[in-house]
Parts: sequence; structure tokens; C-alpha cells
Amino acid sequence: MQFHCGRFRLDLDTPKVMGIINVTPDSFSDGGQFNQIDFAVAHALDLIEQGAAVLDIGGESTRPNATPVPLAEELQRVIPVIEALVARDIPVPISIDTYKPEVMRAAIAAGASIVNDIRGLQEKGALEAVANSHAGVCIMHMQGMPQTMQLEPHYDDVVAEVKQFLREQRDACLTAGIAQDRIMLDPGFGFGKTRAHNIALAKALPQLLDLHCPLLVGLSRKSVLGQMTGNDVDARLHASVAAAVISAMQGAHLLRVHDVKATVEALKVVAALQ
Ligand code: 9MG
Repeated sequence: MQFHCGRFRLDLDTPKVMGIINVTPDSFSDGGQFNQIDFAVAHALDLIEQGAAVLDIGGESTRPNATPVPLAEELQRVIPVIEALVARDIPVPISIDTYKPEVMRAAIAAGASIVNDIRGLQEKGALEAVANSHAGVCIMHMQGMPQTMQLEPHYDDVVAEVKQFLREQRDACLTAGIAQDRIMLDPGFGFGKTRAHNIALAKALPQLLDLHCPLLVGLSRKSVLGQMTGNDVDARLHASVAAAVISAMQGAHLLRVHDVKATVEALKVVAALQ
């Protein structure tokens, strides 16, 4: 399956890795702004070396209970990083992790090729921001918002409801003129979902392939893996690689991960044995 985004074409016939770059004060060094940009750029170049096929850059934490970041602050965090990477003519597409249309537009103008939206383009103006560009998009499902989403997630049928949301947002993209080969879908593991919901969705990944778009899966270091292993977030490497391998074997095309090298190697084995 091919995915078109900006000047890039991703061949997703074998599963690929999206490396995570969080440009938030707690992610890098002492939190100083210049330091933060330099660290993010160095981290990005390192992830490309390790085999990342896409870089996902975000300036607002999406963890449960995370505090929202003002627009100006988010722009100040991510745009200089995108500009610095574009200036280096990196060989992989840059994805902007945001739900704010203003950030989408500025990031695309700076050279980002994919919009990764945890709100699935529901914010006013978000659909147009992507439609008026050549960027690809990842539509993710979330119930609620990060501040409250894990309080009491409820579904009558989690797989049917997530699939219906993804179908509706895919169709809204098509109607707005975003071609099918620019759309990626993501069930949004951990976003307003209990352990049982996450497991049901993981088992149902093949059903989401009916929507005829590449599937992105993000389970890396997530708390559901902590619930399964009893490990803290900094000791979830093995569980994360296992989750990526199983997701790929279930049909996922792009794995959003922190641990790029380990996941790339594991996915090479998946590709060779399938
Ligand atoms: C930003 N972000 C955090 N987790 C994510 C996930 O699982 N999928 C996508 N698309 N983005 C995510």
C-alpha cells in the first residue's frame, strides 16, 4: 500500500516505523528553548540513522491529564525544529502531531508533509488546513480529551464505534478533496480506552483494514503495556517491541514508537517471515 504526503511516497507494503520527537520542556535537557531545539534536531537525525521512515514532531503532551499548551507556545516549540530539519534536507517526511489548524498550517508551510491529529480533524478549520495542502493525514480516534479521557471510558461496542468514527472522518476527507492515498487511520490506543478496550481493538486490527487506508498503531511505552507487565514507563522496551510486532502481523502499516532501532529490527524479521 502506498501513502502520498507532500513530495514523499511511502511504500507501506512492509511495515515501517514513525519515530517520536516530543518537543516539550520535560523531554530534553534543561528545558532552555535553544537547547530544546538543538536536542530535538539531534534526536531526529539519530532516529533517521536508526531507520525511522517518518518523524512525528509534537509540542503538546497527549498523555492522560496533560495540560494543554497555548497556541503561541506550541508554534514556538515545533516550527523551528521543522525548519531546521527541512534545512538539512532530511530524506524522510516530517509529521506534525497537533489538533490545532493554525499549527497544521504553519507546520505545512515550514515543510511538514503529514498531519497527525489525535482529534481526527474535528477541530474547526482542521479539515480545510489539510485539504488546502498536499500533506497526508493520520486520523486518530479518541474518546474525550487527554485531561479527562481515562476517567470513565465507555462504549457499547468499542470496535464498531471506533471503526464508524474512522469511516466517517475518512469520508469527510474524501469529500473535502483529500485523496484516499493521503489518508491513514489509527484506533488511538490509550485515548479514552480501558485495558479491555485496547485489547479488543488490538485483536480487531484486521477488521479496520476494510476501510482501505493504511493503519497507524501507537502502543509504544503506553500504560496498557505497564498494566500487562507491571513495568514503569522506562522499562517497557520489550513490551513495546512485542506490541509493534503483533500489530504489524495483524496488518498495521506504520508503528509510532520511541525505540526506533529495536522496532525496525523486529519488523525486518516480521517482513522476512511473512
Ligand atoms: C500523538 N500520539 C500519541 N499517541 C498516539 C497514537 O497512538 N497514535 C497517533 N496517531 N498519535 C499519537
